[in-house]
Amino acid sequence: MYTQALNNAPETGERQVEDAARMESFQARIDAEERIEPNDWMPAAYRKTLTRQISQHAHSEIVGMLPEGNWITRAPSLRRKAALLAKVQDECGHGLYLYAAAETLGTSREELVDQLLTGKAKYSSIFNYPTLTWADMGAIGWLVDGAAIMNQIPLCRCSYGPYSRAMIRVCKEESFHQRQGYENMVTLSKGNEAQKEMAQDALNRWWWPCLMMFGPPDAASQHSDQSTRWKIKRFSNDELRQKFVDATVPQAQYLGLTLPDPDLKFNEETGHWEYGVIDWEEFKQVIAGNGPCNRDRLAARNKAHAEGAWVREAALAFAEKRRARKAAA
Ligand code: FAQ
Repeated sequence: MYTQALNNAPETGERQVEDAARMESFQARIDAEERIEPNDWMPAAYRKTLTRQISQHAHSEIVGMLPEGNWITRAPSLRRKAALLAKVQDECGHGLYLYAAAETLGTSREELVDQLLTGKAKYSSIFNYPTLTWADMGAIGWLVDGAAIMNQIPLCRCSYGPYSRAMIRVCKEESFHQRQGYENMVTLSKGNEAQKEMAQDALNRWWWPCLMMFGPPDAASQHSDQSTRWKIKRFSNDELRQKFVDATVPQAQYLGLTLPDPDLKFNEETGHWEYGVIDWEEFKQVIAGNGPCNRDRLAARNKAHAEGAWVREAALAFAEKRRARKAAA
């Protein structure tokens, strides 16, 4: 054992020097705004945190279909139904691009999906809230997609190539989603008293959970510092949250709706809207699996996965047959 330790010592030392040099040139590439591609060398922790973030993002898009999917059959007109259907299908597409981007880091889609289905993986807290009325379709498009865009536009410049490229298309589609949601809110808030009340009630329920979408406050964000150094994140959680509030308050004013925050006030000096205290205990509970719909969401995804088994089997059988035919030719 002593001999082995002696033999390994110089090797380990050399490896450490080599790794430090690689780390340095990796950081230099990041600092020079180069994109990192799947076959490039990267630190294990960079691979790990990106796999974590991209797969959580993919799961969010997939689980995110459920709250709105709930209303497709109850849309009030053919036009609204077509728009909602297209939006929900887009979210599915986003999930698929994102799983593909995560797979380039070396974890298979089966493994990633399994982490979601077994409850090991996180997905955005926002999708654990129920959609109680049609106005929720407006509020989700306006606020949830609005928050998603605010967070995702900077990700188009993320240092990891496959993620940044996926985000470009995702953001274009999210913009359509946000517009259709806002237009829905305009219609309701300019409608009759009952419609206006429905719009206000949806805003009341979605506002605070939307602010939580940006993640914990900067002081409590465990990944932010490193992700910022690696240019995965370009803005902190609190910076993006503030940008979202500043952009959204005038939109609520245009609708004639009231944001459910008595502490909301414009600070003339900073030029920003100050908002009240976020209930971080609620956030913690939701991401720990105790939100209003966590169990329903996971049950729905597990059911869909089980019901899709025949599709996976058929696709595998087809691929196998094609491989055999090619081998025989
Ligand atoms: N929910 O250290 P940080 C959409 C977790 S897509 C649940 O600050 P980070 C489209 C975080 O993962 C919405 N968990 O983490 C759509 C970490 O846990 P971990 C999804 C959250 O990564 C619209 C821990 O807390 N978007 O809406 C949340 O630096 C309509 C510590 O947090 C993305 O995923 C949360 N809200 O920053 C679809 C965007 N926040 O992993 C359908 C990409 C934080 O250590 C319908 N992701 N956590 O166990 C990101 O930008 C970042 O990952 C953040 C979090 C900003 C979400």
